[in-house]
Amino acid sequence: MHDLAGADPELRFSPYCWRTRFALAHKGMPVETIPWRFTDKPEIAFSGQDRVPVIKDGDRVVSDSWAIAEYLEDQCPMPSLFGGAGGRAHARFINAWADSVLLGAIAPFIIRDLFDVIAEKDRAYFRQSREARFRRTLEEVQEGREARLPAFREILTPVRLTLRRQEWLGGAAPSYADFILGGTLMWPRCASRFALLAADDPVTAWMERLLDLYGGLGRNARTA
Ligand SMILES: N[C@@H](CCC(=O)N[C@@H](CS)C(=O)NCC(=O)O)C(=O)O
Repeated sequence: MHDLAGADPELRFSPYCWRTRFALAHKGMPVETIPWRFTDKPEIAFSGQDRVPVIKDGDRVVSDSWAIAEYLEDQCPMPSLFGGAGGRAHARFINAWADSVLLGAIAPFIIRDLFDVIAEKDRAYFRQSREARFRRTLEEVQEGREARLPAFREILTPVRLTLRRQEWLGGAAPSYADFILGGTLMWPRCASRFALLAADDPVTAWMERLLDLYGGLGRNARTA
């Protein structure tokens, strides 16, 4: 699996790659990860696109974290990531929510911190492409983040309400929905020291449980 890495090759912070790492661990599938940098596009050209995660399983190549989750589930149905067709359909909604709402809400809190941890060779590309997207400098985007925290935390209200009734988004056991949210939250956890979640937030308690799964896969991950 090609996995986004920082200047430190052990620092893995991609919200999409983490979804795949948790999914593979859930399936009990061993994986060799290859550190990849934003400007290493030629190294994944074999996948026909330019983003990670990309997995190679024998001679099968799959890119896109959602497509990889479906591939893993179809190849190896148990233990299940989705818990059936209904669970797969609902997880698709969580994936769309994480990509369209959550990632965009987190980015302004950590975008300048990301610049500090990425490989030197990626910095010009990262600054230019992200500043074009935000139409502001990385510094301007991240500025004043403490004041923006309450509004950010509101976004997670549906998660809190759900966790009042069940231990995991998947119900009694974690499912791919948990890995989508948890993978997304590994992004700020690994790339930044800024605490997005309050210590007494039920989402923090849920994340702590997730970090301990699979021998502490998330807990033991390198952080900035
Ligand atoms: N929809 C894709 C998105 C993958 C993606 O955007 N990956 C980022 C790393 S977090 C990437 O490769 N970015 C390359 C770039 O920005 O040039 C997925 O779910 O895997």
